[in-house]
Amino acid sequence: MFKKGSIAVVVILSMAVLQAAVAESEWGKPKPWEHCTAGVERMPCIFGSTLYYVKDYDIYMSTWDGASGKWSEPQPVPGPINTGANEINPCIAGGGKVLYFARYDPITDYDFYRSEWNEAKGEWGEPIKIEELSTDTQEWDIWVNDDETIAYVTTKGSYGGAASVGERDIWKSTRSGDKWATPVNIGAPVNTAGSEWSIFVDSTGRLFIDGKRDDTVGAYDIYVAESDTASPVNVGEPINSEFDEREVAFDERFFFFSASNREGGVGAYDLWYCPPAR
Ligand SMILES: [Ca+2]
Ligand SMILES: [Ca+2]
Ligand SMILES: [Ca+2]
Repeated sequence: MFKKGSIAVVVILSMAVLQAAVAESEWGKPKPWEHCTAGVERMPCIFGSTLYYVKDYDIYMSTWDGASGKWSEPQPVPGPINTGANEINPCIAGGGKVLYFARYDPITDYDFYRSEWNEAKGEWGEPIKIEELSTDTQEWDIWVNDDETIAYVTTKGSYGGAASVGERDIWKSTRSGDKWATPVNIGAPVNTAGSEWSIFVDSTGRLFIDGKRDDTVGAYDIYVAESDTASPVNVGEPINSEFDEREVAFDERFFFFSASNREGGVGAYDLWYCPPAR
C-alpha cells in the first residue's frame, strides 16, 4: 500500500504530466516564424488568415496563403497608424474593420487608440485616443472582443482611483454606446504584486497572460486561466522555456507567441509558431 506522502507525490506528478499533455496535444513543437529577423517581432494578433504583429515597434501584417503554404512578405499596416513614436499590441475587432493598439507619448507614456478601416481608401482611418482607457502613466496591452463590448487592458496605473494589486495589472471594462466604463481591476488570483503584461482571451473565454510567477519554467512564462477569476496555470513546455515567453494569440489554425532571445530563435524578440498537433 502507498503511504499518504507517496499518494500526494503521485497525484502531483500526475497533474504535472496532465498539464504538459494538454499543451502538447493541442499544439506541436514551436519554431521561429519564417519572417523573423534580427530585430524585434512580437505581440501577435490573428484575424482570419492575417497575422498582425509588432515589428521594431510599428504594426505590420502578413497573410497566410494556404495554396503555397507561406506567409506573405510582411508590410506595415496601411494608413496613419505607424508614426515616429512606438505603436504596440494590435488587436483586431469589429469583424476585421476595427484596430485597437497602444501608442507611446512622452508625457502620458503608452495610451490606447482605436481606428476604423476606411473601405474607400483601402487603409486604416485616423486613430482616436480612447480617453476612458488611458491614464497619465503606462497603458500596455489591450484585448477587445469582436463586438467591442468587453475590453481587458493592462496598465501600470489605475482607473477611477481604485488600488491596483501591484505593478502592472489587468483591468476589465465594458462598453455601451460610444463610451467605455471605468475599468475594474480583476484582482487576485490573476493579478499579483508583480507585472501582468499581456492579455489574450480565446474563443472559450480562457485568459492567456504572461509574467514572472512562482512556478515559472524560467524567466517570463505564459499562463492560462479558465476565467478572469480562476488561478492561472503555467502552460508548461514546449511553449515555455528557460527564456522569456511573452504575448500569445491563436485561433483554431494558428498558434503564435513571442519569446526573447530564445534558443533556436533569430534574434531579440521573435514570433514563434506552433503548427496544430491535430
Ligand atoms: Ca498612458
Ligand atoms: Ca500586478
Ligand atoms: Ca520562460
